[in-house]
Amino acid sequence: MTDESQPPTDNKLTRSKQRWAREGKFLTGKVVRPEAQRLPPGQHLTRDWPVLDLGQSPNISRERWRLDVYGAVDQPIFWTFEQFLAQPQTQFVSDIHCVTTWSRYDNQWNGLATRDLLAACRPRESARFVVLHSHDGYTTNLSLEDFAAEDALLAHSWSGQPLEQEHGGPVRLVVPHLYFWKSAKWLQRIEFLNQDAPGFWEVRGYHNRGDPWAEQRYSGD
Ligand SMILES: Nc1nc2c(c(=O)[nH]1)N[C@H]1C(S)=C(S)[C@@H](COP(=O)(O)O)O[C@H]1N2
Ligand SMILES: [Mo]
Repeated sequence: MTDESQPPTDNKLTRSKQRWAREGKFLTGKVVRPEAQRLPPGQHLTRDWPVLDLGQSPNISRERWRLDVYGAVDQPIFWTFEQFLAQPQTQFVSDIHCVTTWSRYDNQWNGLATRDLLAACRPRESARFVVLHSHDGYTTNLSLEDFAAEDALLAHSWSGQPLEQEHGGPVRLVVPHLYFWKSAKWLQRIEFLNQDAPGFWEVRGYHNRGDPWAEQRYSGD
């Protein structure tokens, strides 16, 4: 006789489901919001994808690209693109909200979830902020919580294709719940800090956090 009071914990389906839970399978990365509230205040929808940056558009091949993760972390990282690709891969679909008032729905991204990056570099207890440094000299700052958002990732692909240079390839950050200036293109270095360090636009009048739902566009807002 089998003991029917014990749930089956060692059958194949249970083991698969446990593995899926560990791997986050079926996570879409989509924040559920009623359709009527999907567009943040003051935004309009666009179907194309505008290019916005400082005008440098650095040309970094995947072969030359490196990712340097340093500062208040227990495990500094220096990855080639190949090593970066060997990390857990995630696919998220999310909306873009640019401070210049355009929004673009349903962007499909592939890459490394920031949560998996955090698991690899292990920020110290003291770490509170993250600064992204890009190949065009651009910087932007985030709190560790915003960086760790469940739908944030270091993206190498968009719509199933390698991220184009003009949109920040080989690798850009994507933080869907904040205005798009926080999503650094041509990512080069990720620095963990105990204190905040406002980035390029943040010292030029943009809001330090940039929540589109609260219309945190400029620092006086
Ligand atoms: N490295 C870098 N990242 C950047 C910028 C930049 O000038 N340099 N501009 C930011 C701004 S203001 C916006 S709106 C988005 C634009 O991204 P896109 O050109 O892919 O639309 O990138 C953000 N990330
Ligand atoms: Mo922007």
